[in-house]
Amino acid sequence: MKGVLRGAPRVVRVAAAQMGPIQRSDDRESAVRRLTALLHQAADQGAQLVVFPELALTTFFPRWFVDDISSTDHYYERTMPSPATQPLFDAAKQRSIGFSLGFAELTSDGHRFNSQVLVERDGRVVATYRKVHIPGHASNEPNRAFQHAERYYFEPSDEGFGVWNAFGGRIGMMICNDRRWPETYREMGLQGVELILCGYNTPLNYLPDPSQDRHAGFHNSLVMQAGAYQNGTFVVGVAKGGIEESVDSLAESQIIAPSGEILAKTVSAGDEVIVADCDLEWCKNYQNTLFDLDYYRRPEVYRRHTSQRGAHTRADGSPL
Ligand code: CDV
Repeated sequence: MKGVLRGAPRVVRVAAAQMGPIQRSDDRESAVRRLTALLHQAADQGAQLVVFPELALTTFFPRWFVDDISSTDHYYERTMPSPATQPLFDAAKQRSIGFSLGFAELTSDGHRFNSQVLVERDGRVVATYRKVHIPGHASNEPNRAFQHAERYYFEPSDEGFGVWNAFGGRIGMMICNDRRWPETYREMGLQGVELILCGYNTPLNYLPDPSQDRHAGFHNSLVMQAGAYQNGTFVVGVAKGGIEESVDSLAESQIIAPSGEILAKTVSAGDEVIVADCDLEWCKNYQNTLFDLDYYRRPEVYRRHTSQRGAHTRADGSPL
């Protein structure tokens, strides 16, 4: 085991910029104005990086099903920055603050992804992450109170989970449902991630099993705190919360330390900025001790992780 071996502090002041709802009638320009106001609040508090939610430019359109998907093209960005988001990029560069931003991406060859861009303090695009775990359903389910047709509107990315050198550390990204899967964090943990950025839209009514509704906040913290601790990384989870087109969504944006502790958490379900000083050297306390992956992991006995998708049992129900 390596041991703690902390170097000089590498503090990144990180802001989580939660958004309240974006209604269907709200145009992109008004969303960008709100994002820019949040960015200035974060910069005023000395943040070097501000994290925005998933699909932060429009209402959460997968809650409606349409037969002709091309009639929803206006919800997608064809470039990033796009003309409507350029003012946000300009403000960020002028204030020397980086950001991550969730958006719907329509590629020039017709692919649709749920994406998140990471931008450095000098305005340079570091990376674009495309959501891997796509929840919900792919066809119309008219008996639902509202749809969650993400599997119709977005294809799952095969690019996996990257980790990039930026902000003086190792930065990873994930989007909403990705945060519930331990594989997400471990894929980044195996690349030495130190700070994971995640936007989310989580309806408070989980229609396939309403017994889970009262646990929405607990499950949100549970998975991100566990993922942070088990990989010795900071995790920033940022909501678009509140009541959007009659659907109430979880807020509870939070910044989590490698210890699994919550350093800052929002108190409202509206537009709100929280900040925390994240010393990336703290990751070493976990990555070089209990979770020294190279020293303690046993990949040779984990082969089902990549060779098998669902749970397999014998006909009598006993494990294989
Ligand atoms: N946008 C999401 O990915 N939402 C899912 C909901 C459908 C459960 C989530 O995991 O929060």
